[in-house]
Amino acid sequence: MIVLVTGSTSGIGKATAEKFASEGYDLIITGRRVERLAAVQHALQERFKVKVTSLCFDIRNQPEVEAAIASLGTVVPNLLVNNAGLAAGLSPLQEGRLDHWERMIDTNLKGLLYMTRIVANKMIDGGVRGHIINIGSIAGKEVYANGNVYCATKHAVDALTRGMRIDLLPHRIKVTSVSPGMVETEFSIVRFDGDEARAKKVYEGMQPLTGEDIADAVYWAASRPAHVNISDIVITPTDQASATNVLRS
Ligand code: NDP
Ligand code: 8X3
Repeated sequence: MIVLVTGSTSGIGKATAEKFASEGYDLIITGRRVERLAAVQHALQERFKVKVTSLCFDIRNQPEVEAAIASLGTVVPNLLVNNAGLAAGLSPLQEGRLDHWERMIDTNLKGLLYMTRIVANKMIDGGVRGHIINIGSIAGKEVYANGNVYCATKHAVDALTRGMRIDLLPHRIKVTSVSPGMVETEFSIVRFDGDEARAKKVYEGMQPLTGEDIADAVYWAASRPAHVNISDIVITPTDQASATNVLRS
């Protein structure tokens, strides 16, 4: 069994790669930060004695996606975890930055589509009854103030998950989404363009989820019997009841 996790250089993707490696799966890990990718690859191989292939590319760049997956040759992933993604900015729509919008749409939406198309075709051509797990968000279920474009991309991931499940049915490829609430990763640092103090405040006085919590859910969904498909898992911290209802001490 081979698991391909996009965005495995930090946060949820890194924890997911670790979880599957700890269960003995071979991995294909991806990201843009080449040194981080090499460090994750080395650590997983040393610790868990599994085979780890790393592919360094920008998921927004379709020719790069194609070349990276072509480099796998006849290797077909059994599971694709579409995790790479980000939020950029938190502003009213009328004040939104175009470069933030482009980054979110190109990564969360177009990047996920590029990956899914090429890997799904590999599964189909290889006769693999595969599984695709999309990392959505509570922002794909609700809309909150200033979340506009990020929420739109995650609502699109929600719609695509449901569409993929229908289109891939004839090939018996399972499709699942895991939709987290607040998880403390590099997510908020990226959202606020590197402002670590502002990022820290997001989780002040409450206990957020960890990447490992989400990795557990991904692993659980992936390890159900062949005849069981998990459609969607929404997972929040106990301190969070909705996108905007958060209990802080
Ligand atoms: P991190 O910032 O910690 O990780 C994001 C990962 O995505 C990194 O490995 C990064 O790798 C990769 N990535 C980002 N842009 C690109 C790109 N253009 N090409 C290739 N890889 C890219 O955040 P999280 O782990 O929190 O985020 C993972 C997913 O979880 C995202 O889809 C996010 O929307 C979702 N999510 C996060 C929540 C949270 O509260 N943290 C809640 C709900 C959903 P690199 O920079 O090396 O390219
Ligand atoms: C990340 C969770 O609430 O910041 O998708 O949108 S939230």
